[in-house]
Amino acid sequence: MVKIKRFLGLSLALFVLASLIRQQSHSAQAGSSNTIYLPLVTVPSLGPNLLSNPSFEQGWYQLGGAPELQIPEGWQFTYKNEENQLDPDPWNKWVPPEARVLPSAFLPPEEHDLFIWDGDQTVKVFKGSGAIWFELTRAVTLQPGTYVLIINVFPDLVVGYDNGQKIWAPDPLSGEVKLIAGNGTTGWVLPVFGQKNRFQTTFTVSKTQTVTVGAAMRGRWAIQNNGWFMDDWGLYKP
Ligand SMILES: [Ca+2]
Repeated sequence: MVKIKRFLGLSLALFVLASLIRQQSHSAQAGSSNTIYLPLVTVPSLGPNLLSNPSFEQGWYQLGGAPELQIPEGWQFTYKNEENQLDPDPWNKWVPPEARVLPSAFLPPEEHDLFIWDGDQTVKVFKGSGAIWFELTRAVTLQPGTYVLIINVFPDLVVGYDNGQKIWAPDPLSGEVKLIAGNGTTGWVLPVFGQKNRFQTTFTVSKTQTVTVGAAMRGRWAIQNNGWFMDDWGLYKP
């Protein structure tokens, strides 16, 4: 008798399970044929962004009064203007870059999503036919703890055009990025050209202090367009 009850109970459970599966597959068919059910994954929150003007949505100032150097408010900008030790050829010497804080109205519509990843403005640092090395940083006072710095950058490194299409620099050494973040400062890393790259580094602060955070970028060859777009940076204390 007990065995029969167990058998009936098991059958009922299997029947309910089969009905549920059938129902789910029906609802999947009822929707788009592309519907995919993914497991629910909880991503830990990074908390609030501790950077001021992290998305370069505020105004800008002219560095040293130079109209070609528009630097986002609150950020510091430095660059090399000297012999290029990475390449002794005189045409590859480091030259002053140009910098712009660009609202969407200053970019063609097809470039909005390509270069603006948050808000309405992005930063572009560039030089035509010139090797450049620059840093965009800001000082932040931080309490003891562990922090994460996130840098988004699009290396627009072009050596020519083919029917109006950009030919990305073929030499991987044409563009390098270094994250600057206290004891989390990285070495030079190689980004992928012609697309948005997201880099992050973790660093610790043992006592309350002012830390310089940001990134350096360099393009060691005087290629046709040595361009870098930057937007949507972040500093977090997860
Ligand atoms: Ca922005």
